[in-house]
Amino acid sequence: MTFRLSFHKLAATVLASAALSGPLMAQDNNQNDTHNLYLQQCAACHGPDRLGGMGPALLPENLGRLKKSEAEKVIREGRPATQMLGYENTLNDQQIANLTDYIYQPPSHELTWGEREIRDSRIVNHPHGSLPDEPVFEVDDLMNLFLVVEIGDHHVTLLDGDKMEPIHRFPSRFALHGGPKYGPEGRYVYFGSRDGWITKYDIYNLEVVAEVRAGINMRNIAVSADGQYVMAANYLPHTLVLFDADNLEMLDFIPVENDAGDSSRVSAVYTAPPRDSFIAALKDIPEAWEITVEDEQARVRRMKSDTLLDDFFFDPGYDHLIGAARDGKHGIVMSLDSGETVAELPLPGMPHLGSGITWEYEGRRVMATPHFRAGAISIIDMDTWEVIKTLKTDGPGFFMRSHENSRYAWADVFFGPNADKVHIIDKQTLEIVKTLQPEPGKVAAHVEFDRHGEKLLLSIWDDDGAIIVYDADTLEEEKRIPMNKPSGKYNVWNKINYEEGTSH
Ligand code: DHE
Repeated sequence: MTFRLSFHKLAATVLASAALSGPLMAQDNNQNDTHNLYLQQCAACHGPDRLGGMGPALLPENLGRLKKSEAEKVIREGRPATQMLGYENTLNDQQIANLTDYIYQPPSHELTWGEREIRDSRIVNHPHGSLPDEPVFEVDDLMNLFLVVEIGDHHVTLLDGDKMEPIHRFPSRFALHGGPKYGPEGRYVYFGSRDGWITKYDIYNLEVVAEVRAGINMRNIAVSADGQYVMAANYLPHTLVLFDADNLEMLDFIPVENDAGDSSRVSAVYTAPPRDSFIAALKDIPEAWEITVEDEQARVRRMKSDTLLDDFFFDPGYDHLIGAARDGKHGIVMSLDSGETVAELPLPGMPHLGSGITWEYEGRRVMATPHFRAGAISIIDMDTWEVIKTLKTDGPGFFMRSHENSRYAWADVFFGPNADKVHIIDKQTLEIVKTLQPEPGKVAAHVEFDRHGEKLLLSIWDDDGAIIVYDADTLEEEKRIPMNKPSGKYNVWNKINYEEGTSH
């Protein structure tokens, strides 16, 4: 089946009717010139349809996070450490401004990213099983490796978590987003990019083994607990796509629609190990889906919600989905067995539940979540679903982290004037016990512990940034490793064991 999508037909109609009147005809000619300029100067790397190629996709949805002025600067000056050269000596100011406008316009014709395009995009460098099984580097503990995503120049660093030293650094696809997902043995890892690329990487051989483009604008990926399947969740087109984890061959293509045929973006998809399933929530239709794989085909079980779901999270047994409502003012708890909403959570301030963590507190399990729009962390009893404490922070946060063996949880202040601060919370007193400001003026964010919970890494989120190694107990800084805008860090052991203090 081919899934076709129409990009803003209205805009295309406006452009067509523009050709009818004088001044607008000039505008239309101008657009044709710019289109031709794009084909001459940009299409070789970014694709004639702006869907991307060696360079990223240049469509409004994919550029949503880049300010127009920054895009213009990139066209003018180029992007360091990439193939993107500056055009200031080739194009004049008006041409650069026109090209910038052009890439932020929706395309005038339909774009397709269906089964054929996905199959055709697949690149297999090393068929599964063709590379040696012994690592090409020496470390004491393969389970204590970290991957660090450096979004500044689109690279990934492999780090020895015992010595806290980099082992290897390699280029990634443009704009990786979300956690890379490890297979259950910790040898293979799967990265997802915002442009829809899935990259399978063999950590032992330091090689990309296969890649496939699952969509035009992807949300995230999940790997099944048995390591057999990869599922991709897309914003554009409205699809979920199932792959064989060995060679990234597409197995199933699932248009995301309700019974009435309305389609929806997918908020995210996660694997639910005890259920042997994937769970996805839809952004534009009030439903969550449980997806199981039978005979390499996806079987969807729909669970209706009374609200649109954005970000979400699970209890450790995967009995409940805890979801943030898209209105940003509350959350819901859905039983994954019955599909019923069993509780409402009073969480004003847009909780970032994807960053939620849990721990044992006075004999019961609690969860904590930061908020995007409030300087607060909510701590919730997971039996009664009551908010037992709201901690006031120095500003809205993005990520939270802890480890079963650590007494502390770490929460960044990602937005506002205090974005260079990080709070440390005592998990037994539920109080902030220390606030660090490791590099005044630079965002400090996202923590990941080593497998033992003894050390942790914090990012200085800057092109001229670093990861800082802390002792998890004394909270003392041990060393800094320079990096180019390091974002997430991912410890092999913590991820494959679904450690309670880290994201899944
Ligand atoms: Fe993320 C994870 C959604 C903006 C960095 N982010 C995720 C996940 C989702 C999500 C659904 C979980 C995926 C997974 O790990 O499988 N992120 C969103 C948004 O909706 C939002 C707010 C807007 C958007 O543009 O998509 C958003 N995210 C950002 C950023 O601006 C960040 C800070 C920088 C960036 O790279 O874009 C950012 N998101 C991250 C990171 C993770 C992430 C580092 C993985 C966290 C982890 O520890 O697992």
